[in-house]
Amino acid sequence: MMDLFAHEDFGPRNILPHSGTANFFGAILPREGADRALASLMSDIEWRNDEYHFAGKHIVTARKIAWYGDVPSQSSKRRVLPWPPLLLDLKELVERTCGHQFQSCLLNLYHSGEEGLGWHSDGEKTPVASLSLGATRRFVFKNKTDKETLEIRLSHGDLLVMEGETQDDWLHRVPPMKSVKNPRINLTFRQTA
Ligand SMILES: O=C(O)CCC(=O)C(=O)O
Repeated sequence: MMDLFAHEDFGPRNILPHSGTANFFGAILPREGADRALASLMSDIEWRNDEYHFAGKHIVTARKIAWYGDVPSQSSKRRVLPWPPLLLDLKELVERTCGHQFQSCLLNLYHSGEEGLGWHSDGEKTPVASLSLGATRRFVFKNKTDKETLEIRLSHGDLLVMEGETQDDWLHRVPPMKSVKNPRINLTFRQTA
């Protein structure tokens, strides 16, 4: 007989088959809270284009970014702004959910599915917690050694926490999805100041 009161495990699920941990928690914000956070971040964050050098060219992306953190800085390399109250609330929710503490946050704004982010791994070996708001987008991992790929769809309010060997052994990217017309904001909370 089915036990209606059986304990259900609502803990995270590691989506990587080996060499690293990418814990998927699903939506950690109720729909209304996620809607409110998305609208506030769209208008209140000091968004700037991302810029980098690739193959001798200076690239300015349509995707926008912003850094916030415990140690504000106006260095030409990276402008880090002090935490606004909403970002602190989101940071605390993420910290309570995954059990790690964070010192900074990189936000990415994809205005539509025309914009994405190419293959890369993050610089830090410490946990990186990724909170998604807005349009559902594909998030793809590729193993650096055997080239195995796997993907997950990240939706409004979802949390994914990458830790352990993940950045050493896997690349990740957000491919363009031309069918997506709505914006998405991703927040990656990090332990680097
Ligand atoms: O938008 C995302 O889900 C990924 C962001 C990312 O890879 C990064 O900030 O390094």
